[in-house]
Amino acid sequence: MKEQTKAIIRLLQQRSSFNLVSHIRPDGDSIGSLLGLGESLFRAGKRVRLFTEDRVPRKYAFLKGSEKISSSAERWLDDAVAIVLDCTDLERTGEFRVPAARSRDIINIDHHRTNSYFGTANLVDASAAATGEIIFRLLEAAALPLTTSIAEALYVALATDTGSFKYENTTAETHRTAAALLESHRLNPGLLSEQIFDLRPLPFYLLLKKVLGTLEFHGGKKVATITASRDMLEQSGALIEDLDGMINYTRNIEGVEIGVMFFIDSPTETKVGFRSRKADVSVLAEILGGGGHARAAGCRLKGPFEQTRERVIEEALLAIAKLEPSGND
Ligand SMILES: [Mn+2]
Repeated sequence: MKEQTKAIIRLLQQRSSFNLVSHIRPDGDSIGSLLGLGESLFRAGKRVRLFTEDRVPRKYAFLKGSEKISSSAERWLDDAVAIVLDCTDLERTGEFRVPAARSRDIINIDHHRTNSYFGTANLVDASAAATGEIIFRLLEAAALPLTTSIAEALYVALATDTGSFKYENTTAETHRTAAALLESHRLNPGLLSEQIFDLRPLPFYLLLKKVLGTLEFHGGKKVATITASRDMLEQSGALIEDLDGMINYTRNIEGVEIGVMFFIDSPTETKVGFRSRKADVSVLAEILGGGGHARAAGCRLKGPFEQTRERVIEEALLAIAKLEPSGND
């Protein structure tokens, strides 16, 4: 076992109170990791508080203890160890960067390649498909409790960060971890998948209908765009979290190379998401002042929407032109 892991296990065993925090706009991995590690420490007799700046998305509300996740920094425990989950840097925690940075001990558990090792103890493994996968191994190594609800939370972390075990980050180890979790408490993967991937409230579908109604193609159907707005959310009764993943419809169209989703946040600001098949959209996003991964990136642009739209489509077409310098496939 690595020295850093041993040091973290010692902290978990010796200290009595912990503030666990994950990133803004929490996803399944952040919620599952918070709940999994949080309940395990609680069962081991520790004082534990769980935090994220934004509310828990509805689809994860069924997980036991999700109502205990707070966005109020007033609940932060003094003299506790801070455990930061699924964050490349402290900025990702939003307002919690302030109390977290003040903590004497900061445990950083993450799986992003770009992690800045901001902790006083760091457990970063870029080969792990999810932070939940690292936590499962940590619980085993530290002989910490694994109940049914902990196993469910960690399974959800794994299933969501791998897009239901479909993305490139899925490894044999991911499947072994999933199998160990399923076996530990006879979890029902069908029911869990239905909750996190399939069942959606009606407003989600009303919103989807509106957003897909804006589908457009450019550059010989190599670029597909969809557009959402605050008005559409309001008209359909949907929440901003209902937009998560909607961009994938663009990339999943046969022949489309770059998928773009616009979210008109205000008359003067638009959020832009990119997905791609071959193109490195992190470069495209960087040109526009944003960033991200090669196949999933984004940026935020000021100015009227029409202007933003034209600029983004122009840059996306240039990125495609660069992919095909010789005109051959
Ligand atoms: Mn993650």
